[in-house]
Amino acid sequence: MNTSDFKKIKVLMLLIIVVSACEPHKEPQLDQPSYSLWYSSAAQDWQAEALPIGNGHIGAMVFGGVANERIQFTEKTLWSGGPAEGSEYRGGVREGAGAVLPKIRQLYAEGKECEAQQLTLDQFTGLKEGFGANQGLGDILIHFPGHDSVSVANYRRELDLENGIARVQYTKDGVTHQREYFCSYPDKLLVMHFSNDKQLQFDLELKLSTIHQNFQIQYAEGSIILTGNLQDNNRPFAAKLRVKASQGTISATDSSLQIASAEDITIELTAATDYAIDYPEYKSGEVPLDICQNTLAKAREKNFEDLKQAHIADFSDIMKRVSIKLGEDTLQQLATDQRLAAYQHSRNDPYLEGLLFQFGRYLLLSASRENSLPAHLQGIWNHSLHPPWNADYHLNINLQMNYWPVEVANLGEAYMPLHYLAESLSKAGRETARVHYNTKQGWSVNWATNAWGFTAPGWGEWGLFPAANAWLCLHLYEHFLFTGDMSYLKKAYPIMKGAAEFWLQNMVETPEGELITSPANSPENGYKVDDCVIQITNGTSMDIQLIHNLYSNCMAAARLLGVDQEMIAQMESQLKKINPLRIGQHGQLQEWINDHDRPDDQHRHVSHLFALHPGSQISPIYTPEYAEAARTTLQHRGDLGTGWARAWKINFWARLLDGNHAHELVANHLNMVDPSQEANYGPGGGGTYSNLLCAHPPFQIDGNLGYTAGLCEMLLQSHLGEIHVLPALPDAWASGHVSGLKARGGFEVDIAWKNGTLTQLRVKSLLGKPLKIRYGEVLVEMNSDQDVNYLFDEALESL
Ligand code: FUC
Repeated sequence: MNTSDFKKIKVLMLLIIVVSACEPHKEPQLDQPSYSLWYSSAAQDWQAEALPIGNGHIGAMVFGGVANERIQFTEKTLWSGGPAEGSEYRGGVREGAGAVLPKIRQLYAEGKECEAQQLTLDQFTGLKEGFGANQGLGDILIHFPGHDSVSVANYRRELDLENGIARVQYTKDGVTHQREYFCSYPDKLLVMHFSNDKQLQFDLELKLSTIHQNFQIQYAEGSIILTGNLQDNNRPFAAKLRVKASQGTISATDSSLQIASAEDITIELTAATDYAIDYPEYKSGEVPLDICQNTLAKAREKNFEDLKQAHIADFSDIMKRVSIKLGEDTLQQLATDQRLAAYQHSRNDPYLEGLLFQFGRYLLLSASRENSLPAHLQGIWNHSLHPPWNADYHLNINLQMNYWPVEVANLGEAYMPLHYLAESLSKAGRETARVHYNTKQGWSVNWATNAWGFTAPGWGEWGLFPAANAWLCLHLYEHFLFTGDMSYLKKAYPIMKGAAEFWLQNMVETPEGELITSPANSPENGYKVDDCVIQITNGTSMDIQLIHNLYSNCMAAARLLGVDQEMIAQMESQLKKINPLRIGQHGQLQEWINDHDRPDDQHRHVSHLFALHPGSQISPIYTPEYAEAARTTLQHRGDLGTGWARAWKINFWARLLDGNHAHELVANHLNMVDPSQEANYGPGGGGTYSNLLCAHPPFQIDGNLGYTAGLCEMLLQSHLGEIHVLPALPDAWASGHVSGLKARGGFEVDIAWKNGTLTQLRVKSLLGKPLKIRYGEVLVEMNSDQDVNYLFDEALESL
């Protein structure tokens, strides 16, 4: 750079200072890209092409066929298994398991791991019977006579993420036909609307079908009622569909509704079960068809526009809180599937990367709302009686990953279902604590759970993971950290306390005086000793890290609430005897208490890096030695994996403050996966389908939500008591902005950057807490006032 360049920069800086001095607090207007997925043909494949809509209760997949439309739908609480007449189901607990626990622990203490593992598998694991599965419900099948894909032009199928509306549009003989689909949370309805721009009258035929065996479908004028019972537990379900047609006539046959000569048609569907998250019966006592009738009665007087406006007001208000722009949209002409195909070569399309970010927010908001179960392995979408992994709640990464973005991506309305699940598990899990662990206080849950309070260890090598209680509790405390809501903390604390009580009585002391867990599994990995593959062992780093996290949060919560002095002292004293972080012979972070790690191990779980993310014990700034060991571990594990594993690695690299490496994982996450790919646990399989759902493969939603969380971690971190701005900005996102992200302590943050450098930061203080901000080498600390916006420049100087 020559002297005249320097002068130019100085003059420019002066100008900027003058401008900002003249117009203090004036924020530049940032454009807010709107994000949609779009396609030029109808979907054929459910998991890889259909477009998901949902309201936390009902989930549907829109195919968009021209002549024959299919809307597959389900209701989230439809679950087989669980307590039922004649069933022995007791949440998986195995009577007598507690009697072998001392022997198992003894064998591990003697180093007889293979024998101990066998005994655990034979006599300690839980019982599979009654675990059940989340269930799909049925299909709405619509036939449009005279319409077929050959005679129509300008076909477009799209999903508008901001408004939560799927659309199909095409022209036929100069008339533009439009269909809109959404699931309304305010009205609890799946709503469909069919119209055209010339008010041309049209006909359609409508049928309902179900994948269940015990059912009745009644077609009446203007409505269809589906009622039935699940085969194995006899639990009732119902769905009711209502048609509102302007002009036209509606008639019913035994197997369909015929709508003739209508100008526009609205179809509303609702569905219900008698489920309640209420241990031990999990029953609301309500009749599902009554629930459906009431829901429809409330919306009787509303027309399509009323329903649509209420839905948009609810959905887009939440979606619009966060806006993101990671670069220019230079490929607008490409449909989403073509764009993803193009990405396979470029590995750089900031718009597509931002689209996938907002899609993750869209999916969580559609899958998780008040008064229902949390988002499961497929969110809320399911078309099967036997979905992969039961579409259940795996607790050794998957459910937690689903909720990683909930606070930071400003989706508070999606959180409570996770709390209710944890609360019900804290009751059900007392049985597992008592029967398997001989523990009178506290609760435990293991690798996976269902809608029916399954808390026992699972039935395989991977099934034992009692520290899942601690991992769930992290989310409860995080909700408090983000919101500062003391009344919520009061509700959450008994659940956290119960988990801590369990561990206070279940740590085992080694001859060296260290407290470890026994038996234990580092999700779902193992090592070989002689000819024996050991997966169930003792002393896994992840367990200890989780317990460290649980105790720390529980102590903080108890202090804030001014309760449980004695228990705080017990936790404090146990914390002195645990060792969550060990560096092994290869310079890696150790996965187990003994140094079994192999540099060529590319296992998808990287559980022992919990302390880096989502935990906060390891950081390049405060514990560089451990951060270096974590980096070595990640290098060993490689940059591939299943869908969710790739997503987790974005978060890890972001926490290591390595934006370019995190972006490598962003690109690997966008690996386009063919729908025909079989289930794959290996490193090569994971990625994204053309409808942008995450491919484990098969479809599993955790990767979508972990991806969104990962992008947040690249742009903003707040887990170390400071707001770290642009901690891992990759070169690929040279200029851009993000607004509306949340930070712990009660802050809302907008960040704009240019040529890789912060240009403006706005922090809104929601609670009036002290504020600490880091950008690069600069750290500022100040007090803040509630509801005040603070503006900073690139040097973190106040504007
Ligand atoms: C865990 C993972 C698998 C899969 C399953 C649902 O067991 O190890 O990869 O995601 O959950």
